[in-house]
Amino acid sequence: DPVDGSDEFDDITYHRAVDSPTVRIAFDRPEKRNAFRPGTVDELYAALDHARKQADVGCVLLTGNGPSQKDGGWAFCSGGDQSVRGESGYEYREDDEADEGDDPLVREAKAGRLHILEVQRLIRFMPKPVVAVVPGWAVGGGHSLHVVCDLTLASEEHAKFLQTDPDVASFDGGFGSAYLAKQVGQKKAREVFFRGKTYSAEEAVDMGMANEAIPHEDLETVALEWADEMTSKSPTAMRMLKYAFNMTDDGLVGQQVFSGEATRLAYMTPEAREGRDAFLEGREQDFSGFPWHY
Ligand code: 2NE
Repeated sequence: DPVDGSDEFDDITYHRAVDSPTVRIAFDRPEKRNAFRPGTVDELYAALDHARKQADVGCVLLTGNGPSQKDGGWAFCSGGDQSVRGESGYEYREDDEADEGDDPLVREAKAGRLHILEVQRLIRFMPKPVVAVVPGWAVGGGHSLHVVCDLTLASEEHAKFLQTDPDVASFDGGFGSAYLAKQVGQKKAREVFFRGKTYSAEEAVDMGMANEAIPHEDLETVALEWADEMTSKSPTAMRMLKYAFNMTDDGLVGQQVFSGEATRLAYMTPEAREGRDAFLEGREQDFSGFPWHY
């Protein structure tokens, strides 16, 4: 399990904010504008899943470490690492000693796959807000990640939003495009993908895909303030709201996720206990004492 400040990760960092039920997860490849390779994505999944399972964590800040030592550039994430993109997909890692002992079949199964859509689904379906904190470039698959997060806070000076997918013969035909269209409208979303223009933080806010542009030096402080506000609220209300917001766009899966939570709440009632107890006691259930609410 990742723990606070864990050194188990190569490509990301994981921190628990001091005195706060908030976790900060960051891409940590600033020299590559925080591009992700398959190993990065698997680490990200493990970290997010860890945060999902902590009963005392209510919010995740997803960001990118920086600046680059080489040129001072900032990035949230620049998507798939093109330098490890082979003929049939992405190489797992160029130099991962930890994987040397892997069974060849395991290595083959790992190769070529970026489990980034699994990460997108985890962000979408985890029952707590995930905030994209964008200190610089959000590009390609990195752009899609900010789109799928519940909220986006962007550095006023350095955040830049850009979709390069079709430039590199890639296409996020799922959340990265469809949810973007829900956020900014069909015409604008098509412009983002079809033109590949770079948008500033202010433009991203104006078009409805970011919540606020924040002076760079205050970005993480403000993100923590937003997280503190959100984590001070009722955990049940927050998860029901997230799933309610998701539901209309998520079809039957959205209904299933929302309904799972509704069932969990219903199970806590005396009415549900009567159903269980009647079965266990081998008698007819008696719901006569429970009103048909109106
Ligand atoms: C991100 C962007 C716009 C930044 O431009 P700039 O001018 O600020 O920096 P520069 O010099 O381009 O980049 C700095 C260093 O980072 C590397 C560059 O190669 C460069 O390395 P050095 O020359 O210093 O050694 N770098 C940046 N992005 C990288 C990347 N994605 N992969 C590997 N190295 C990268 C500009 O760099 C840019 O346009 N980057 C490419 C963005 C991109 O096309 N991403 C992939 C989209 S497709 C995708 O994300 C995807 C997928 O294919 C499949 C599944 C899921 C997602």
